[in-house]
Amino acid sequence: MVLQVLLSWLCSSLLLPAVSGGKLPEAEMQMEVMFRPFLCHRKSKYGDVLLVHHDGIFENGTVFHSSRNEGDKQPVWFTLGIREVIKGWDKGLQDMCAGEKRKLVIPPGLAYGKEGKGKIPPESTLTFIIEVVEIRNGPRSHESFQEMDLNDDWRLSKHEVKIYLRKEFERHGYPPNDTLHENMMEDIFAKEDKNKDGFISSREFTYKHDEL
Ligand SMILES: [Ca+2]
Ligand SMILES: [Ca+2]
Repeated sequence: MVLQVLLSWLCSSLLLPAVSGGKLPEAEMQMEVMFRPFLCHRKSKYGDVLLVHHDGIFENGTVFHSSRNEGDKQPVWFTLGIREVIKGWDKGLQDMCAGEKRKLVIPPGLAYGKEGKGKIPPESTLTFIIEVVEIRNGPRSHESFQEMDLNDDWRLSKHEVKIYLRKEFERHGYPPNDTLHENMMEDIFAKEDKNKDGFISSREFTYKHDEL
């Protein structure tokens, strides 16, 4: 998890073009709540990291993907609202509780568009059954920022970022590695400190949710 979060932070700008489909007029997506747990401590929002199981189904009823039955059969993590996944997911998986299950019927304009992708043919309307297993604060969430901003001055110093990296490594059972943390921190500042003032402001830190 920690590496995935850190990688998605470091590589967030690289992930963006991966799922952009062709331009089509945006048909409406259908969303149905199939199950919602009685207890709901928090609801998913943009910037959260979600762990989900999902089945993908073509219009003719053929299942083209099932996370429970394929590969390592594990649910997958992704960050909501940053186009890491198709638009239909970003739009349709907000305000979900852990344990909630939804059915999304997603038109091609919010999925893989005119071109399709891999085994998804062009112009496909896709149905997904998606169950949220877990919701965590994303690396770009307001909560993460506050956690990292130790002196509450609304900006992250290099020192604060390094302390955060070390804590995250320790929390997930990796040995701290000062050289690695130093390099990661320099990478992060090179990309994120847009105005090069030596601090990452909250504005520089949080995701920009364009087009959503
Ligand atoms: Ca600070
Ligand atoms: Ca800055």
